[in-house]
Amino acid sequence: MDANAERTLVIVKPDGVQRGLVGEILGRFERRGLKIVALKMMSVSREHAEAHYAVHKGKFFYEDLVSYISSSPVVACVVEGPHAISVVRAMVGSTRPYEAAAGTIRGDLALAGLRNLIHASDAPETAQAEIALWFQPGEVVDLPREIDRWVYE
Ligand code: FUP
Repeated sequence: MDANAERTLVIVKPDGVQRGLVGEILGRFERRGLKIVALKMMSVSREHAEAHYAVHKGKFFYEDLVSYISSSPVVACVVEGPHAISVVRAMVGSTRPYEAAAGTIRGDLALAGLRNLIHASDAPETAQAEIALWFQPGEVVDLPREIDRWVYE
């Protein structure tokens, strides 16, 4: 991993998978120059969903969040690159799709409610904890690329 690179956890949620938007969403990260260094499709158990959303436990929307993310398969990945955490959050857009700016994933591909297509870690500590929750260390690769000197320098 490059010296100033960060890793962040991205989940294409059930609405993104069901709507056939996995390629579109991950392609945006790839085109930006970010690297996908871990990737899997999986069904999410209730226990795993509760662990992922532990920070929201007790909030009125917690139950809906947990049952929703475990209702249909998701695609989880680790995205790496310079300032990856804030760059990915900016590409994702505001939580409520109708407030998300055009040009963002939610602003371009989602519209109403809180079926907002994607989750992305919001800070270095959460990124580290979420990556550890979703991936074994051996599932995350080092991916040096020839093109990196054109993208990163
Ligand atoms: P985001 O980081 O933009 O995905 O949003 P949050 O981490 O604040 O919220 C996580 C999820 O909680 C959102 F995807 C949707 C859900 N949520 C609600 O259902 N109601 C709310 O009022 C706020 C969030």
